[in-house]
Amino acid sequence: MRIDIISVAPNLLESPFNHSIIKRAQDKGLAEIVIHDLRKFGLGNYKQIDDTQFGGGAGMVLMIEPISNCIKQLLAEREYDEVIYMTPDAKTLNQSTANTLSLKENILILTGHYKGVDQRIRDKYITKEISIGDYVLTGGELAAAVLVDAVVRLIPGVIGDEQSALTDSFQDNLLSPPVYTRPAEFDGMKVPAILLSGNFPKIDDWRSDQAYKRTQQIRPDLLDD
Ligand code: 6GU
Repeated sequence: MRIDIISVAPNLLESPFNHSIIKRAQDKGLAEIVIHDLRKFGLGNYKQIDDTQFGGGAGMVLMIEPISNCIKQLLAEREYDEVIYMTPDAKTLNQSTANTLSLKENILILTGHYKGVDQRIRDKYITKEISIGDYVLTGGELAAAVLVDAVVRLIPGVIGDEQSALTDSFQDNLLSPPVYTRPAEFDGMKVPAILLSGNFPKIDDWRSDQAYKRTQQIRPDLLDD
């Protein structure tokens, strides 16, 4: 999978992708992540990328021309399965969206800043808008990093133990059951006996039951459908 990200703060995006599983995915050639600095497409001597809004109001808007020029240059090189705009005024990211995106070949992500981008960019180029939750960040970069992490780890071959992505929280709309490792007893606290029993069908049942109970207690909304 190739992921291009257009950003006004590219330095915010370098570190999150250079560690652990996401770095290994790139080293293995399973994911290629390329960051594009919108400032390079800025207008005039000052490389202007934002301006005040028509109709008045506080906050700057990212201008249509630099973004349009950047997107056109990228579209000349490859087709994108999705052109995604990261913005708080969108549907929130969930595991189902991450699963779908992990199967795509090329995706382009545009990250907003300030009051966002000129609406005409959204109307013309954006095929999907994604928020990562009901709160406001200073820019879309951290949200894009969250999206890329959630998607790249699902690309086949990225996580060594295939089973582990399949049994994540949310993969079947349930939270994960509790997990334990050695020692079996610490400061008088014991690991549930069922997990030491070796009875794997029973262990599966216990885990499903725990996952359901945990979901009912913490996120009953997930059980609604
Ligand atoms: Cl995608 N961007 C910003 N700026 N804030 C957010 C967000 C995105 N998702 C949640 N909050």
